[in-house]
Amino acid sequence: MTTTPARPDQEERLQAAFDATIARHDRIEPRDWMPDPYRRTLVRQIAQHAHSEIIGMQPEGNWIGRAPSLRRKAILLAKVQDEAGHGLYLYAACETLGVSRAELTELLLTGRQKYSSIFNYPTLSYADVGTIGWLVDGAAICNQVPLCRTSYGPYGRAMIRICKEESFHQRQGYELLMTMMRGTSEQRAMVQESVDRFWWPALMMFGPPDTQSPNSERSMAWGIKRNSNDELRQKFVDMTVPQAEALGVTLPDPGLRWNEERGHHDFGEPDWAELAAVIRGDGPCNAQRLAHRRAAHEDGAWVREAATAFAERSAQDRTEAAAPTTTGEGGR
Ligand code: FAQ
Repeated sequence: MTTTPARPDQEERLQAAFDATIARHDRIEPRDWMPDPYRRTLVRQIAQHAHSEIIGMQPEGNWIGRAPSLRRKAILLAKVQDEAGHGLYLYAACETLGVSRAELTELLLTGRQKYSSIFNYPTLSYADVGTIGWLVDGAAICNQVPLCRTSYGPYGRAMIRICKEESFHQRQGYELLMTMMRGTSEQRAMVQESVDRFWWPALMMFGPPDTQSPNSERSMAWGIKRNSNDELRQKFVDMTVPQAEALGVTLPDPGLRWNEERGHHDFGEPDWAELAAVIRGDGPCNAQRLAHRRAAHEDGAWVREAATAFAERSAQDRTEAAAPTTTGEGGR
C-alpha cells in the first residue's frame, strides 16, 4: 500500500513530523504518514520475521511424535504452538502496513521473501530440541528484546509478548540440556554433538557483519533496528559463554577467549560464504522446508475456502436481519 500522494509542500511538513517523531524515540502508528521506503523496510523485516516463526516450527515439530516422555512432549507441543502464535501476531502487525497475509504467504512460497537461515539446518537428535531452545531462542531474545523499542508501534507491541514467550523457550531448552548433561555419557555426547552443529549457524542468525549489511544503517537511523548485527552477536556470545560453562559443554571455537581490554569475548569468524549460500536457498534443508510449507498451504486450502464462505454467509445473514421488513399492514 502507498499513501495518497501529498503536494510537495505538504510532503515536506509530513516528512518533518515523521523525522521529529523518530528523533523523540516515539512510535509511528499505522495511520501516521510515513515515507514509502520506511514502510517497505518494515514489511520486509516483519514478514521475514513472521515467515521465520512459521517455518521455524518444522525443525522441532519433527520431534513431537518421538518425544522421550509425556512431559517433554507437552512442553514441545506448547513451544511449537507458541511459534505459530508469534507468526500470527507478526503477520497481523504487517497487515497494518497495507499488505495482506495472503500476499505475504505468496511472496514466501515463491521465494521472493526470506526467512531466517537457522531453519535450514536439520534436527538429528532430541538434544537438538534443547540446543534450539538454548542457542536459537537465546539468539532470538538478544535480537528481539531491543525490537520491543522499535519505532513502529504494532511491531514493538507484538515483540513484547513474543519476547516473554521466547524467554520460556530458552529456559526449557537449557533445562532439557542440563538434564541430559546429568545423564549418561552417551547423552552428554549427544548434547556436545548438537552444540557443535548449531553454534556457528546460531551466530549467523544475527546477519552479515556490519560492513556487509546493506540495510543496517538506514534501519537504525529510522529506529527500526536499535543495534547493529555485530553488536547483538557480541552480546549473545558474552551471554552464552558462562551458560556453556555451567552446562559443561565446549563451544566449538578455538578462538573464543575473554578480552580484558575490550571487556568482551573475542571469537572466531563465522563462515560468511555458508550464510550467503543458505540465504540464497542452497542450505542443507531449504528445499525441504519450503516444499513442506507449500504442501501445508495447499492442504489447508479447503479450510480457507470454508472460513471465507462462512464469513460471507454470516455477513449476508446480518444484512438481511438488519434490512427493514417489507411486510407491513398490507403484507401477508
Ligand atoms: N537469515 O542488511 P542486513 C526465531 C538477509 S525468529 C536469512 O543485515 P537486516 C524465533 C536480510 O534479510 C528468527 N536472511 O538485513 C524462533 C537482507 O536481505 P534482503 C528471525 C538474512 O534486515 C526460535 C540481507 O541478508 N528473527 O528465531 C539473515 O538489516 C526457535 C542483508 O542483511 C528475525 O527475523 C539470516 N540470518 O538485518 C522460532 C528478527 N540475516 O531482505 C522457532 C528480526 C540477514 O535485503 C524456533 N529481523 N539476512 O533481501 C532482524 O533483526 C533483521 O532483519 C536481521 C537482518 C538482523 C535478521
